[in-house]
Amino acid sequence: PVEIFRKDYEPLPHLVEKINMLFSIEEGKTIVTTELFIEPNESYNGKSRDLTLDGDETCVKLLALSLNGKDLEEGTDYTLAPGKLILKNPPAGAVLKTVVEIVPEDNTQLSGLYKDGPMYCTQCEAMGFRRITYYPDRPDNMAVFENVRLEADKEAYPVLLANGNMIDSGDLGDGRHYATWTDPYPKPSYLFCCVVGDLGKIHDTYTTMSGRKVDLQVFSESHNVHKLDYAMESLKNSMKWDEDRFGLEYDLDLYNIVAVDSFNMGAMENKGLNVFNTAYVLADKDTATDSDFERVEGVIGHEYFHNWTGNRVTCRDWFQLTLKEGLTVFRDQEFSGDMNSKAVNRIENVRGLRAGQFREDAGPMSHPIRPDSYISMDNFYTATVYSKGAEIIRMYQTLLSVEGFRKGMDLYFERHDGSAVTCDDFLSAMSDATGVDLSQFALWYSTNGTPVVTYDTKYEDGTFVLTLTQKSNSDKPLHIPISVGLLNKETGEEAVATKVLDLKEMTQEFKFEGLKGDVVPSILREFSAPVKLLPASGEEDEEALAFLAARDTDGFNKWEAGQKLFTSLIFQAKDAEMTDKTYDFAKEAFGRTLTDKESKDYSILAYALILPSEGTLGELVDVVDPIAIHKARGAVKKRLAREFATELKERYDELTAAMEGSEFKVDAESIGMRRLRNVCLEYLCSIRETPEEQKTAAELAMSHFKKASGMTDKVAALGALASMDGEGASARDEALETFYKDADGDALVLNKWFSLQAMADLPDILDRVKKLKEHPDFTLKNPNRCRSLIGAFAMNTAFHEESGAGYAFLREILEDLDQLNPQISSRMAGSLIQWKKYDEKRGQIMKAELQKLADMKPISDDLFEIVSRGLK
Ligand code: DPP
Ligand code: ZN
Repeated sequence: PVEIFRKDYEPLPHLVEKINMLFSIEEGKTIVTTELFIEPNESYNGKSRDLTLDGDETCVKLLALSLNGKDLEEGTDYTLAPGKLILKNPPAGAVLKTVVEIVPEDNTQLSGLYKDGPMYCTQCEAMGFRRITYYPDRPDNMAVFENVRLEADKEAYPVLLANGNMIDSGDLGDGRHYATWTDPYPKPSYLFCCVVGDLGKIHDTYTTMSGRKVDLQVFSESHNVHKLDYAMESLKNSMKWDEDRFGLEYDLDLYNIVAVDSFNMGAMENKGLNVFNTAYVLADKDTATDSDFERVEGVIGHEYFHNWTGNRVTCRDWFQLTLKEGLTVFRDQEFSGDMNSKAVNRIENVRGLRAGQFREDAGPMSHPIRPDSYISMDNFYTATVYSKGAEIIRMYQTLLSVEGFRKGMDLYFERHDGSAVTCDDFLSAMSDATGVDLSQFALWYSTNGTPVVTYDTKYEDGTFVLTLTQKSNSDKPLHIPISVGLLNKETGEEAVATKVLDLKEMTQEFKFEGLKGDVVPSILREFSAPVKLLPASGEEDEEALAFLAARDTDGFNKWEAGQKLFTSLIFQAKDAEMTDKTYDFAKEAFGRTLTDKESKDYSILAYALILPSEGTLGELVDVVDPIAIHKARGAVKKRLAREFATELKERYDELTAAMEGSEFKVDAESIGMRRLRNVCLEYLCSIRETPEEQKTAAELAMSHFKKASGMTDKVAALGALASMDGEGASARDEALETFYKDADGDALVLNKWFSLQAMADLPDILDRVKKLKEHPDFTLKNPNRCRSLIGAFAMNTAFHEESGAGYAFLREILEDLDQLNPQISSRMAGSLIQWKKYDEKRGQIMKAELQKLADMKPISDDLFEIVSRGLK
């Protein structure tokens, strides 16, 4: 395996400026013929005159090669090396013709052209195009794909799609047909796409702000066409939102989306032809949960927004990935916030960041949002590049204001439309457009790890002094925006409204004068920077937390204060016993939320009742004992459930009554009501010590299951039932069976059936998972299915069961999976590389399993990179 470094970037000596392609697809064999129009690259100033084309020879068989009509000789005119074809000194205006053979039917890596059910489709990011043909497969070669012609059997594959617009189609005789597509916008090869299949579709139109009519089509296998409406609605909303917020308009006459069952990632923003994992595009009330709906909206938006941030302006090299991903995640978060609730959205995103990115950044895969090296780029589609990247973009907006940020975006497009650029170019545009010096802010791009900010406070005679101190992996201080508001301690009124403090020194004092009395500070409002905020004393002021949990005017910090109280309580439960003082504060916050009848913000209430996740809790300690954390969290949950059993049931019944008879809707209020009711259900079902209680819990969950108005309630009920034992066991088995039958083979519903069982809290969970692995519906070949069982199990506390059997089980699976699909095997190995975070005994077993993987032959570059980083 070869490590590639960011500092070694060099422009290409020649560029392919235009390309024509012909795909002749037959069962078991596809012939790809290309013509590359090559010109010298003016910005190249190195010595080489040769042109290197990337090609994966394990996938692509070269059949013919000619230059300007003349056949080329290996050795004289070109050389072949692993992964490369080096063409000697092509003249200006050269036309290189290649003919290769590929076998999409055998492509289990799902990178390049592959077959999935009734369709052929492509996935080229990051480096899949070289598995289709020989080409300079890097983002700084932007070419016009002028003619892409697809030929296939007409009856089996009636739909022929590629990027851009269709310019010709017809019959070929012999039962075959063709279509030719053209894309006027130059693009890198990772944005190429074609789809050939037997598909159904829905159609709609959108009129852009300048009055152009765009055809919108969403395709899927015919039996899923009725689940495409929400995606279409979300697409139209995205198009409108980008016009309103950023003045960005769609640029082609056609926008196609295709849903594919087997897909490594969530979705792919190919120009004019997005390909989506079915899990992020199909949704109806009977098969998708509210969270699924939210994700569909978010991902549809995300891929659409890439048309400008990613496609029109792309990355110079893959180290710049966050240039398009961080920015586009930020854009999709803003979109979702505007479509639903900003505060709910912020809470959900920060929960995700803490459980995923903070964890990644504290382990062996820690890297800056702009990494310095990689072996396999696929391993760097990470929470850090995406979610922390989005936080960095959010900080620009916090520092520059919404208007300033917009000016920066406008200048970015003015300067760079149609080119492949770097993160530095983005920063310069932001800085030049606003006149703000961002040189210190640039450190965020090169600093890994989660910075810690500690605070100290002092109040005297109307003056409040806040001292902030930062610590990070950078020797120089980072520029960190800290949003702060002050609340009067007596009245609870806002004494100082939210203000952004520029923390630019290692330690800095901020003075607030002229106050009418002592205050409680609300720091890091809206989570204004991706840092850990801690009191300098090391001790949380629980009284202040209780105060903020009750009165903070910042929705995010109000939630955060409650979470901190719960966190203290859970750690007390883990180490010894809950203290009355902390318990009373937590109880008060819990009770107030539960009985809050004023607020219609049901989602906010629900999140305020949910305890911090085990992952988030694990991030707060140096050595993780997962079973102890699980037990402690469970103990707090049960205690609160018993304390508030009556109120929980009252609230549950009230919500049931309020929702009864009303039409099923997926709007913020309905989602919130279901969410809150399901949180009540979860607490109520946690009371199951005695056989009597087990019966009560099972009855409640079973009636919830049977009366479920849609998949959200069904999943909530089954989630509770799946962990039931004793008197609840028969209800559990009955519900699982019913759920399976009702699924009627629906792939996404079956994924839920697998994962709910894999996540259950039962003593014999590993045996159950092993049995499920042998289930006829299970396959390692479909990434969603694989994640739904194996990935879900790796999140279960039972994965960490003391004997290490869970770790060995995962390792065995990875051994098989790596032969099929390295992108997925390396992803899943992420659960083993965190061994240093665990107690000595567990850590050593995990490490030994990692070592076994490292010794495996052959091993993919993807898995090798993760495993060897893990062993370091
Ligand atoms: N670029 C895709 C995304 O939208 C992933 N390949 O995140
Ligand atoms: Zn993206």
